[in-house]
Amino acid sequence: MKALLIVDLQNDFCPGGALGTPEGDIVVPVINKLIDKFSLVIASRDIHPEDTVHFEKWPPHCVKGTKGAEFHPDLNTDKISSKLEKGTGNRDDGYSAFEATNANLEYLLRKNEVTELYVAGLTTEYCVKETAIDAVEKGFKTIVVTDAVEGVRQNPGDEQKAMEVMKQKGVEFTTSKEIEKE
Ligand code: VGL
Ligand code: ZN
Repeated sequence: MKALLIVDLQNDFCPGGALGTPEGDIVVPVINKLIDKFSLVIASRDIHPEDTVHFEKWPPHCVKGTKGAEFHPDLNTDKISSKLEKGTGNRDDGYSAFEATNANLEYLLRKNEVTELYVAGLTTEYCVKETAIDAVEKGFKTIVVTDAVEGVRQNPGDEQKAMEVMKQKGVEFTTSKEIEKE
C-alpha cells in the first residue's frame, strides 16, 4: 500500500507568508495532480502556540487559528483523510510529522498497511527532511517527490545538503512524472 504525505503546505510557508519559501506555491498544482494517484492521502500542518522556543529560531509563523496556518487555498483537500498537527508544544520544534500531537502517524500508516510513503510539501530542509528520515528509521520505504517539495533556502546550498542527508539515511527520490507513468 502506498500513501502520499503532504507536509506543511500552508500559507505562511508560501511566498508572502511569515516564513515564505521563495517558490513554495509552485508545488501546489504538482501535488493536486499527484493526489489522484494515491488512495491514501495524509497532510500535516505546522501549528504553533503564540509562545514557543521555536520562535527563538524563526519568525512567528503558523500560529494556531491564523490564516497563515491554513492550507494553501488552491490545495485540493477533498481526499485528505487525516490532517496532522505538529509543533503544537512550546518546548521544541516539532519538525517531523511523526511528532503530530492529534494523531499517531506511525500507527495510522501501519493500520493502513502502508509500505511505501511518498513525501511532498514544505520545507525541504526542515519538515520534509525530518519527516522522511523518521519514516525511514521506522522502517517505511520512503520516497521524496523532488518536484513536489520546495526549500526555505536560508543559505545557498541548504536544499542540496538536505537532499544529501536524506539520501545517506536511505530516503529514495522520484518525480511526479515518474509517478504519473505508473
Ligand atoms: C518548518 C521551519 C520552521 C517546515 C517549520 O515546515 O519545514 N520550517 N517550522
Ligand atoms: Zn514551525
